Amino acid sequence: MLKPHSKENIKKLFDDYEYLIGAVNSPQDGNNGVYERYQNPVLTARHAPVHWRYDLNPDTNHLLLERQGINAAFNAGAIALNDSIYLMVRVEGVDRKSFFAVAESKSGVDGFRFWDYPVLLPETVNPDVNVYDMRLTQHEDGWIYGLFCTERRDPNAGSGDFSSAVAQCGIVRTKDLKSWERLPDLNTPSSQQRNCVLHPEFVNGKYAFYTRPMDGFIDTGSGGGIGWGLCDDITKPTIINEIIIEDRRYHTINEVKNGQGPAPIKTPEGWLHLAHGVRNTAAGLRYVLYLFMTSLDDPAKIIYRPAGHLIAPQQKERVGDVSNVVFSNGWVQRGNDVFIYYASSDTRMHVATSTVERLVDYCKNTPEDGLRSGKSVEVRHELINKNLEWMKNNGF
Ligand code: M1P
Repeated sequence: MLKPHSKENIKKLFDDYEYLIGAVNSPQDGNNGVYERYQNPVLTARHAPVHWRYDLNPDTNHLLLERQGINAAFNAGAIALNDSIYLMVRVEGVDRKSFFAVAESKSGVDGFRFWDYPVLLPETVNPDVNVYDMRLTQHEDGWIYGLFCTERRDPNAGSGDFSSAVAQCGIVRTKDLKSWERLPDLNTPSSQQRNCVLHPEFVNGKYAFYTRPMDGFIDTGSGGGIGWGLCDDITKPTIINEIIIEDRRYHTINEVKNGQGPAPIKTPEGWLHLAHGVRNTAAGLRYVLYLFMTSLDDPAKIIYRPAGHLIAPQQKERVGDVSNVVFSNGWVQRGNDVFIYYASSDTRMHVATSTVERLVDYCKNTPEDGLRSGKSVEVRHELINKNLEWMKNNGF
């Protein structure tokens, strides 16, 4: 029997870790043509490096106990730089605090390895209590911006109320993902904000933001929807006019809430957007991902709105700390390929791969939501009629 702290036991920790990182990831069978899901998650809590979790010195940890555990690795921003794909991961310690850490891979579907240190995020004078869900935007002004949710206790909460919180949009910028400059939090007409994203180009010479105004910390209340606003100076970020460009609608996938995912991808036919939509069920909230497109002339104007979800939680993805959730705040375009990074059930990260061509085709040719069952059956009848005709003429 090995002693708890021995070279062999430490070597086993590192060997197990390398085995996990080295696992090859392949597409699952039975994909739908729109995208490919993969067999393994790309990141989990177990991908957190050994030296983040253990004290390896026998003088201070002779039992080789894990000292600072990691609970989850999820909701990652994403960016492609040089030959690598970088994920800005929301890592959650067992103490329930989230922080950001960069993980890097060449292939984008496997081999993601965290850098040695998580990000030391500069704080404002009113320090963040929790930070999460960073969206990375390579802006045409030359900076890479990270917009994230900064959460603090509600200053108006009663003395026994330890759950009321205020969510706002924090902003940092960098040129290398290593040194970060903190800018003031985004100032908007809404008392709460989550899921804010910077558009990659200037619009009418201004910085353009997607927002998600809310009345409360969890409930969007009477508001919600994906908002839009412009600001002159990102070092004093204020949106005066916030409009809703993608509203919630009754009996759809986003009737309770929605939010912009990552920054949109520019295609010859419009801006391609990934978003999450939330509906209520007897089993609680269900989060799915959906696509829409906006005009190149006006990124706030929707031109294609396919009905329903693109990705919904499946099989093991359905279970985790917050079950029945898929959420995405990162995707990457590499040539014509698109890597969609999504988290399942607030626990782990996955990838789905597609192409710009397939996603644009999906947006243009998937019927819009008719908002009632009768309309849904009508469009399905049209498809069936066309297909039966085609099958008859082609010997099927
Ligand atoms: O738990 C599901 C998600 O809930 C929030 O998203 P939204 O603000 O749209 O409800 C976020 O806290 C997100 O991190 C989380 O994954």
